[in-house]
Amino acid sequence: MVKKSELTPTMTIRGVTLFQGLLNRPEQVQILEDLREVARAAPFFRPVTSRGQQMSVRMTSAGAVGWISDRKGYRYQDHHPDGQGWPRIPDSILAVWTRVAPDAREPDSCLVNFYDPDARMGMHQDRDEADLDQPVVSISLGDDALFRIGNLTRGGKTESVWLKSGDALVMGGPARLVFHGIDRIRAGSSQLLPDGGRINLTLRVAR
Ligand code: MD6
Ligand code: FE
Repeated sequence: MVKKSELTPTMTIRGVTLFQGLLNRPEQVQILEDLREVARAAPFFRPVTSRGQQMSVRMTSAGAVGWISDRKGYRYQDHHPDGQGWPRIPDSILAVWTRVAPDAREPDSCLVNFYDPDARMGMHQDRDEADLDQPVVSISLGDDALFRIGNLTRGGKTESVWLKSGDALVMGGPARLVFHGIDRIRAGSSQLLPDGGRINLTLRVAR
């Protein structure tokens, strides 16, 4: 296999590679504009867990399948909870995948998470995808977020890093199944989103 030329990460923590400052302001603005179209076709919703707990993030998706959680549990499905199919993943977002994961298959799912200043994401693994040899790529937009990286099993020592608007990271290879989460959002740290908050995109090969 021919390896395409790869960007150099700015940092690697426990096998998770960070590309800090990857996206300049115009690139971030373009993605945000494209996300407005995504959210028009597939409005943000607040998922509940199978136990009926509301998650603090709001979500939507683009791609052939989207990740959802409801009283029946969590899964990838080919339509929004309102019934319509998901919109395509915008080219501006696919371009980031190609830059940081040039050898991976094309992603078929882009989860869009919106965090208001009080939202967080508990420690979890991304393991609902069929082919765990494919990486997950995440893009951060808007307010800074404290990202915690743990281990391949729950618990143990962790390391944290602030993710800023325009940062991307890749979770792949031996780090594909590390536990991770978002502890907190630094409200007002970015002017990118007109009403504040943070958007995280996670691109995946789900099927
Ligand atoms: C977030 N990110 O940054 C949450 N998952 O808001 C994730 O859960 C995540 O950043 C898999 C791979 C990269 C990630
Ligand atoms: Fe995750």
